[in-house]
Amino acid sequence: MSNTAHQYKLPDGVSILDGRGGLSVVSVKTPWSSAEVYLHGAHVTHFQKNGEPPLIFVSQCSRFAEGQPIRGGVPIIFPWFGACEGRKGQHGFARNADWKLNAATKDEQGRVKLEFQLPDCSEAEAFPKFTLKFFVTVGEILEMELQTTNLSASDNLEFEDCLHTYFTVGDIAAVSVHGLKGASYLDKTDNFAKKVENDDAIHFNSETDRPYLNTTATVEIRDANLGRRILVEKENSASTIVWNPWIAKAQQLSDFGDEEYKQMVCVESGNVAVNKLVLPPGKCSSLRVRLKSKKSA
Ligand code: TA6
Repeated sequence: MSNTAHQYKLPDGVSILDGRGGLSVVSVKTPWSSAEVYLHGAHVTHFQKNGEPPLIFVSQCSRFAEGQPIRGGVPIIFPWFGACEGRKGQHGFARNADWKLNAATKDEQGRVKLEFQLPDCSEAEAFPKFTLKFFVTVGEILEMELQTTNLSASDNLEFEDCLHTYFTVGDIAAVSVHGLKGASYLDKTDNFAKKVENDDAIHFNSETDRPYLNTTATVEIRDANLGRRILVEKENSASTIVWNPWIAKAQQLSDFGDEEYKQMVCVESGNVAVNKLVLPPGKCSSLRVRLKSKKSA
């Protein structure tokens, strides 16, 4: 048992276990669902409603190691999305850090709320002083909140943030994504060309990598194969990124199975590119995402 287990008073249904790669994982059981969050990256790797297939996808080939991002789940992307001029690594440093569990509580309905915090780290020294907290509420739905506070007395904190959620689907060929009609996006498979979504539904038949900008809409993932619809609701998020690596990119990713592109789709909620945030001194900003699923009629 990892030593973290002895640091917290945990409510019934919550335990801290040695997970994959020996990394500590918070395991949660509620009357409606189960979930898992690794302290590494405060990374949600599992959410499943009783009687339904898992909602969250994690690659069978994922690494679970210090300094390596977990492939799948809900990577916390902060303080930059994608590549960043003069900065090392893609998608910031929060997902590779070992977060602290500040608290685990249960409300009167039986929902479990976990609070994680990013400890001070060397990579953060290049930014004005900030705190980054991540709240996960497990119940009939999965609620996540990424809370950034600018502790500087004088400097704005400029950052991008994103909850980069990987969803389990039965067969990507039978999946459609709805809610983005009319939104402009950057087509990363076409040299970041700026385009507008003209269709009611996005279907997948090749690599798809699209940050949709200036959109606060709820997105619905319709999975005909699993017979379910997933709602991705969000607050304080102006960007939605839709990604499926498809065949060639899947083969290039060493921590992703060649055929796994068929069983996942990313619908990511955040503030990226022109939607990046500028947080004044002393202010706080929270990105919230709620994931709901229901059987298709
Ligand atoms: O959100 C889509 C994306 O930016 C893709 O371009 C792809 O790189 C994906 O993120 C995964 O990034 P990662 O660094 O986790 O391999």
